[in-house]
Amino acid sequence: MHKDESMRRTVYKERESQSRQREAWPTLARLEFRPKAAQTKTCALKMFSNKRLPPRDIVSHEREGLQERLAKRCPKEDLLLLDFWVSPFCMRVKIALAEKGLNYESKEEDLFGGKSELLLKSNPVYQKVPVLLHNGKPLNESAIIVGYIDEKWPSPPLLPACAYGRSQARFWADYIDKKLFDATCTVWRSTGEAVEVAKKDFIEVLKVLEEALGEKKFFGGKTFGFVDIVAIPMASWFYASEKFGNFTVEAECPKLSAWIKRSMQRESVAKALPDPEKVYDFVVMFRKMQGIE
Ligand code: GS8
Repeated sequence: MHKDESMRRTVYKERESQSRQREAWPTLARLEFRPKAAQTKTCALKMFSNKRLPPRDIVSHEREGLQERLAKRCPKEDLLLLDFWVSPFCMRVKIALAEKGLNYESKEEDLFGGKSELLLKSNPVYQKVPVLLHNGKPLNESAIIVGYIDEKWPSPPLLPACAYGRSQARFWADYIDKKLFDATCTVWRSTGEAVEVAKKDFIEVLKVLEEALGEKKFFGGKTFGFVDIVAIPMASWFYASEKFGNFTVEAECPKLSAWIKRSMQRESVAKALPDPEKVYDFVVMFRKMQGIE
């Protein structure tokens, strides 16, 4: 079996058995869930899932050794995000990092005034944000970064455990990348009769997504995951499109709208997404810059 697949299954198995373990070995459970950096927690989960847990007395006896080993396995991660507050692509990375409980530093780029040397050096091909520097190594392209975060810190998992499920998630992420942001921006970028056409196209894209969501709570099922992270940042731009297009997403796609509200209740999302009014102000300013009347 592929190593990543085996790791994912291990994490899933571990989650299922956590409550049983808690009852059996309360000391261990406290250790496992103590408020520490998430990467340490992940390592703890991995370690415990590899073998049967030792009896309680042995664990308390070895506790110091265990913590030292965890510290060695999980050196402090250095995470720096080259960011731009209104970019839905940067929001994806922020949500994924928050979902994993990872601390990071963020450096706001001046995309209009002049990009930093670090950005140009870290993303020489596209010269775009987001860039995530992990221990100095640059990662580019938001969906790829989210996938990397999920592989590197597997708990809680964002992508499904099975290969087919992962391929489906990537299909929808790809659809969102190709269609959604462009469709929403075309509404506020358009003028005159073109607005109606843009609005119709945007609503069509939304309806395809609504169909994919179906009756599920989140795109992956019961838990918030990869596709939700890829899609939800775009919602912070919907208000601007609604204002310029004179319609509401809620009236057109009520189920998708309910998913937006549900996702917004997550702390990771609420903290990463800017106020839609501010995005609207940004759009107004951007339209002026582009000479759109
Ligand atoms: C898109 C990043 C992007 O467009 C991803 O990371 O998923 N496919 C990429 N970034 C924009 C800001 S948000 O619109 C950007 O950095 N633009 C600067 C530029 O184009 O020079």
